[in-house]
Amino acid sequence: FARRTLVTAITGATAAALAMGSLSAQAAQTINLGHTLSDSSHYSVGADAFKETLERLSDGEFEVAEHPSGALGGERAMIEGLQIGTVDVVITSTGPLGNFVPGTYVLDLPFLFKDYDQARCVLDGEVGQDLLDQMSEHDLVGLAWSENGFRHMTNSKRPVTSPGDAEGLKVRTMENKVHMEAFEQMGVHPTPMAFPEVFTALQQGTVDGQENPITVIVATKFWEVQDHLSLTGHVYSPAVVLGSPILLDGLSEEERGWFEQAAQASADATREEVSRLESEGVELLREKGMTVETEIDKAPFQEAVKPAYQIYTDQYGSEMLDRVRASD
Ligand code: EAX
Repeated sequence: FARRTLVTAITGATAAALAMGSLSAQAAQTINLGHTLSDSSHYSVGADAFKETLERLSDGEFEVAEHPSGALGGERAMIEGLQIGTVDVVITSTGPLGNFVPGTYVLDLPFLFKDYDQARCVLDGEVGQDLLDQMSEHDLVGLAWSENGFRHMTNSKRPVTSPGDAEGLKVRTMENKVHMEAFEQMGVHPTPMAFPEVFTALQQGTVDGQENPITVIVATKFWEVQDHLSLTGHVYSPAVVLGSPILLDGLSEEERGWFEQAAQASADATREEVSRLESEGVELLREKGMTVETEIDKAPFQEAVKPAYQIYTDQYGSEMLDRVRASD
């Protein structure tokens, strides 16, 4: 019922906007773009590039309003917003996306990609395009693959260099069942949570740790609430620029092309920022007082999470996994 009321209200507002538009044809259409990270993050660099590109290409027909820091809600809530048309564009990790587009779960398997080059190459190739195309079957428009980065573990209890050290820790994970399964296999207690709640949960000790790329740890100042960082690089975290079909399906081909170009410019800018922060960020975190474990033997971690692969293929088959691996 609540949703119907909301849709009715929005439809009314749109009608009013259209009526006004006919009076002043020059008024720019505002595009609301949301993401969960701070305005100093790699997502904000991407959001700025999206804004600059779309406003330039459309010669002012569209104007982009950026909403960083989870102002429009967590990633799952924003994806729902795209489906019902309350949000126009979202930059999100694939964390909660599998709940909507199960095909993307393959990308969240731990230790799937060996480095940034391989991950970017897969996302820019056929596998990435197929997954973007699949999104339209789930009331979403996949505009471009962007990037969050390789995820590393932090916690407030002890330095972690082996799965044994991590055992028993309560760790916030994304709302992603492939991740949760993998952490359970590692002996960690996974606690799924939307990103905007994570800082407070760490501060209050609801959870002992979390895992995120260096970029996110820096942009969120997690050093204030976490003492230990381990460069586990246990999973590559893709990000994607998503659009609302309610907006995009109503546009001309030319206009839609501007959105696609803006999304690509956003992804390129974000990837560049991820690469830059990957090394500089670790230095900064050390200066802020975190202990940093750099020499992590990944083999025991890989061994520990192996059952997660079996569970994934039992449910979704091995075709996508084989295609990703063939790209190595
Ligand atoms: O997309 O939820 C997370 O940990 C994500 O890495 C973050 O929101 C960026």
